[in-house]
Amino acid sequence: MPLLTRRSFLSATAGALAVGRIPGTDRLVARTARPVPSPAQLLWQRDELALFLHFGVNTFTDREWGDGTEDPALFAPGALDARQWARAAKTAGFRAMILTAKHHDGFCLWPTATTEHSVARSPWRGGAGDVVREFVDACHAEGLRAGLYCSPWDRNAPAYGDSPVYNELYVDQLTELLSRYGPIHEVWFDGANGEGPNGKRQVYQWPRFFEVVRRLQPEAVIFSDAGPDVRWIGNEHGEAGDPNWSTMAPGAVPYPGASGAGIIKALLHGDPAGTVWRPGETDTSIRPGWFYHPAEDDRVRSVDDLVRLYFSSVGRNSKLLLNLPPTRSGLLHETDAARIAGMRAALGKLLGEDLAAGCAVRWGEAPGSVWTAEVDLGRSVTVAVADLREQIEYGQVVARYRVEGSNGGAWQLLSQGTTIGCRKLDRFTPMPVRRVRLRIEAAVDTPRPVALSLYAGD
Ligand code: FUL
Repeated sequence: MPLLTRRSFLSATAGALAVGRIPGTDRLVARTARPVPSPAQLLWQRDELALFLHFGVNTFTDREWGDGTEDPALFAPGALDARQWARAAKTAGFRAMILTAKHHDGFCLWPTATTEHSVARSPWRGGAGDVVREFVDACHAEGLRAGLYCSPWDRNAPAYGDSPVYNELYVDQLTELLSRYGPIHEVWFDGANGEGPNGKRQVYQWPRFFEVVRRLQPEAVIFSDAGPDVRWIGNEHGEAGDPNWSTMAPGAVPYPGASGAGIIKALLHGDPAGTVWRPGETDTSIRPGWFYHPAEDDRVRSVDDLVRLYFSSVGRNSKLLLNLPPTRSGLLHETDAARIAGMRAALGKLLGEDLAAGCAVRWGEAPGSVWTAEVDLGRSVTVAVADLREQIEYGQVVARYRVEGSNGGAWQLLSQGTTIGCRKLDRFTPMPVRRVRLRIEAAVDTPRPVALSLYAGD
């Protein structure tokens, strides 16, 4: 779909599917039908922050990818306390947590009937423990949404590579995880795919896996490179694309783990002409590795870095899934917990007082451009951050904008960008202004009023 200016919009939408009102005016114009989020996708994105927890035998072997030969007796966290994870998350403003119920090594953190390679064969809680249960209960006790990651790639399962047999086993594992523990909000699939002991590559039955989730947890969002509800953002260093559309062509990434030219670009940027709503999730770790390694204790991201991360993920129409790996004792490391608390405090300071709160915003069309939102702050104040939000429950449409300020004289550029979506945060050189305006220069459909907040940024 070509980007629209106001003029081309009016001719391009002749014969379109619905009618809308140009906000702030009496004029009715055709509004094209665009993808919109489901209630679960809206909740998911508005949570903004989720904590990822990589925990399992790798925690005890100091590895990132176990090979499946690990002795379950290795799993012996002396002081595991999932409430400590949940409290740290909640205190830092996170609203959800996702646990690796099983990673590529195949060790199951719950007592499964599908394999003996689980916590039931470990000394932890005398073999009667269930990390998934403690995790989900802790989430719910602290008012957080719970998510699970059960790796399809399993380097322990003898049936891996014997495709129909392993698919059956994997469906049984999903069934246990999604029927025993109450509401699960996000089911996280990665596309890692190897060969089994028979030397054959496992062929996953993705549609069937997704159907199991839909049937057992209809309110859950399904994450993978290929969606269907949430897509991977295309890198693991914490940077959403710019632009970042929440819409996608359904077949742009044909299956989780697909590679090839164009896939990463599609994941990073989405597609303004896409026919499905599939927002991007930005996953990254607070340390170099996903699992806990003592040697990385002094390589934890700084508070400043975490704030930057928030701007390059949440502030670019994405959601941040930040990994904090529990240690061998089964607790979050105090440095990691302190850093996310520090991030929360820093963001509270940076985005604490909205200088535009309570000021009337004038929304309408302006000559030569498309739509504008203008606010008079009533006095001259220094601004350094603009916070923009589209009403994404009606879809995402803004393709290019500028934010300008005036302190009585000519309008000066404060920031400019491409997409806005759920939330766009721009930091710029602090500038004293009395009036601020947002100019939407290109959109793929009639924009609805965009919410505009302004902060002093210190
Ligand atoms: C990847 C895995 O291979 C990594 O170990 C990690 O779990 C990351 C989040 O996903 O696919």
